[in-house]
Amino acid sequence: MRFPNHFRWGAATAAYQIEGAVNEDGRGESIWDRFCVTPGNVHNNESGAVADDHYHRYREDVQLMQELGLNAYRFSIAWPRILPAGRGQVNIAGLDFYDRLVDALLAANIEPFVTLYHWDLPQVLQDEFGGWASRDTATAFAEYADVVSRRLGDRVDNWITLNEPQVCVYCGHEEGIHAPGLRDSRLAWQASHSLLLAHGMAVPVLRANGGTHTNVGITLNLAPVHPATTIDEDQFVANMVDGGLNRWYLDSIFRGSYPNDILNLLEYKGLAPRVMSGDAEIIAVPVDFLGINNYSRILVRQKAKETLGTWEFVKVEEAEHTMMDWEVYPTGLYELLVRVHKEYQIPCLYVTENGAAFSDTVSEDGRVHDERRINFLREYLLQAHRAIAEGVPLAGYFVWSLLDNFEWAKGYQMRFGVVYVDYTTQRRIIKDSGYWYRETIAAKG
Ligand code: IFM
Repeated sequence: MRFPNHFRWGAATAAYQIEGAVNEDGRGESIWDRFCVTPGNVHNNESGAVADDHYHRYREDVQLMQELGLNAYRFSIAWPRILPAGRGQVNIAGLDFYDRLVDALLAANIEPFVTLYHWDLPQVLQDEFGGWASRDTATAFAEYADVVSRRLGDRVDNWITLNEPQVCVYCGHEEGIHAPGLRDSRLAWQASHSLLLAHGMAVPVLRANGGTHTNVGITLNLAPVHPATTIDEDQFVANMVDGGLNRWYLDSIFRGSYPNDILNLLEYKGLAPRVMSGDAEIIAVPVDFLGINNYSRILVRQKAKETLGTWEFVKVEEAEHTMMDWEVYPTGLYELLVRVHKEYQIPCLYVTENGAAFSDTVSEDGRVHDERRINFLREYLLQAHRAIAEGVPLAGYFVWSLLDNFEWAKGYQMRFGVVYVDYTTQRRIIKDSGYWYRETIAAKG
């Protein structure tokens, strides 16, 4: 089972989850720094203050990538390191760090894929503008994209504007389980609009500051949404959940309008975002690729005896689940890739995240035997290959994650890495899945 010759074999990380050094070299405060200090927000009251200390150990980490044989690495830039006040004064030391990282990657023949926003908004923009509830934050994002791409655009060809705007909206503004910890549906839908605007405003900026090889895209968390039964009510809610999770983002970016059924529903509930004329065109600016993060599928049914449209998740008890309680459902990745390709005709797709959390431990032989992760990765990669074989333009796969790291509100208990991190010593140990991935990469499949 061979993958194409130029396939990108990568791993992904995000700044707040691995860097640490939150008070160094002029970095400003992010909404996650603030969120983590409120007791009860994060498992064991942990934070990304030290994380994997990648800020100081990036050279060692690039060596690990080389040892794994990666030819691509997806990381994110911490906006508060670059613009501690969100806008205006640039912190050169922050830019220098990413400059060194990019150079180290290129020297190791590893192609950088840079995400500009992976959830660590400068706190000052939350305080001043109300964060993503305001379109001023979108304007600030375009300025930030300009600053970063002016410095790195000569060496970075692949830019991802946002990571998983839907998670930022839902977990951060609706459920309040992520920073900034808000619970306000109206504001959440407004935030989704500002995030999409931010994306659309940044795309031309990134293009203008890059060379002819510049590729710009966005990463969405997508999942197949299945009805628990074939009854109409369950099918109705499955379509509705699909609309909020998948189509809201895909349609606005790739078709130039929000899906009508969801927009009508939001208008009916008084939750529709305020949109200005011209916004739809900004959001639908053509991109070069779509990054897809997929871990599982979603199974839903209408809540018993309640009005049409209320829904709940259904868990298939007999299925395998990872430590996140996410169902292992490899065919979902195939289903998603084929659907996105058929319905949206995007020129190039990447799986920008896929992986599994387990409670890995170091065995007496000093190794980490994570057989379940190997099985997970193998099964999902087989489905990715199946999609390619059917004509889906999938150009690469990034395992989540390179290293065990700070899993947001769930803290450090969730180990997603193909490399184990001992958080007391910061020692890294390549897990069996890392060695398996290395062999897979070397054999191109
Ligand atoms: O750790 C996260 C990542 O930051 C975004 N995508 C999902 C991962 C696992 O939850």
